Amino acid sequence: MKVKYYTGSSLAEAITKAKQEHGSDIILLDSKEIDDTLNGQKIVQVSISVDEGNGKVKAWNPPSVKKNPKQLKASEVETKEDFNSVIANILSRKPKTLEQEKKILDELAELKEQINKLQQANFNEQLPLPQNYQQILVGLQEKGFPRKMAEDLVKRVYQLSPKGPKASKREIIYGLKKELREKMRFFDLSALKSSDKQKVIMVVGPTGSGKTTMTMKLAAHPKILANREVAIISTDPYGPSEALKAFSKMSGVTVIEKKRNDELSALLQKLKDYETVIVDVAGNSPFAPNFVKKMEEYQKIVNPDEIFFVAALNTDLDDLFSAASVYMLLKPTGLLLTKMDESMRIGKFFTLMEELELPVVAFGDGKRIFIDIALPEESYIFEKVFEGLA
Ligand SMILES: Nc1nc2c(ncn2[C@@H]2O[C@H](COP(=O)(O)OP(=O)(O)O)[C@@H](O)[C@H]2O)c(=O)[nH]1
Ligand SMILES: [Mg+2]
Repeated sequence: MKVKYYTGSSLAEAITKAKQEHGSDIILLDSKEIDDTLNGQKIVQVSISVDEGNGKVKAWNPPSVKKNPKQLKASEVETKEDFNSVIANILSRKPKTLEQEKKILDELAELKEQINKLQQANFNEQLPLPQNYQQILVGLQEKGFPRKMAEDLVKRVYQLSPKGPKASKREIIYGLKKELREKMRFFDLSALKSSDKQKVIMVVGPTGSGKTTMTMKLAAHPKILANREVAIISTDPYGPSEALKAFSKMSGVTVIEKKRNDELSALLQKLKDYETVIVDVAGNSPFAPNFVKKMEEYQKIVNPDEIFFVAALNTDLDDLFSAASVYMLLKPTGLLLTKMDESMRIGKFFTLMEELELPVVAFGDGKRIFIDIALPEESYIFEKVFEGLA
């Protein structure tokens, strides 16, 4: 028997170091807080008894939470037993003072609980989820979350939830919100308003995705552009739509039609006193020959401060990504998501967030220009995701 000392920033870390060197058969003799003279911080020192008689050291690795944890090996499962025996050992040796004994036992109990939790999390990879988690998992998939994403989210919440298997649906949703928050990106709308310099915005996207509608919605929203002097250049080959003309009359926003490509730069010059100019670029198949070249020519003339890509959420995701891959060549700076009201599968939004990596500028939630628009805020998405799930 030999006594050895190990230190760490916590009791768990010190014991982990000891176990890594001497295997799982160590016996904890004492633990105390000491001052780390180098860093001026408190650290934990443990003394352990090691039996080096047979010279064999059992390999030991600390349990860890991984994305795809491997199956538990028998040696790892043993950890639970080890701590029972450590506690039994201390009790049988009757430490000198009751306080010391109590402190060690408390620390060990806490450590044991932590390790059990981690082991439990690993076991749950194989076991069915508790009912509340299972129901939320099914609900998320029904709302359009891809199976893998929904499973990863729910399992992670399970692993981190303080109540573990006993968490209520509301508590699970609370955990899910934390996870989903990390996945969302929102555009800073103040970037559209500040500065004395004119802001030119180019709106691009597939035909019928809602570009013209969204252009009007942005111009009309009091928290976006309603307080700015806005002009819209319509590049539709059939001229500005009736809706756009009516909007111009109603709102006072200037709408100008671009008939030929070579007049675009003269038009921009004419509008140079407007605070914001939105160029509503007519839809075109992104797969048509020369599409990117044409768009790049536009981009060169317009020299936009922002390029917003418009995508309708009711589109099939594969089609959307094929089109988006072409538009991404223009390096858009924001995403306008439309037809949120026409999709029951709001989970697609999170796939889009992952794949496009663009901040959302606004959501289109219906046909009405002055009403059916939502600001880029998490509450809007959370309401749609969790409606009916709690
Ligand atoms: N339900 C719904 N319809 C929308 C939304 N945005 C646009 N639309 C409709 O989709 C159609 C095409 O919109 P438009 O703005 O002309 O698309 P563009 O070709 O990209 O300019 C029109 O009938 C719009 O009223 C939306 O958020 N929800
Ligand atoms: Mg249009």
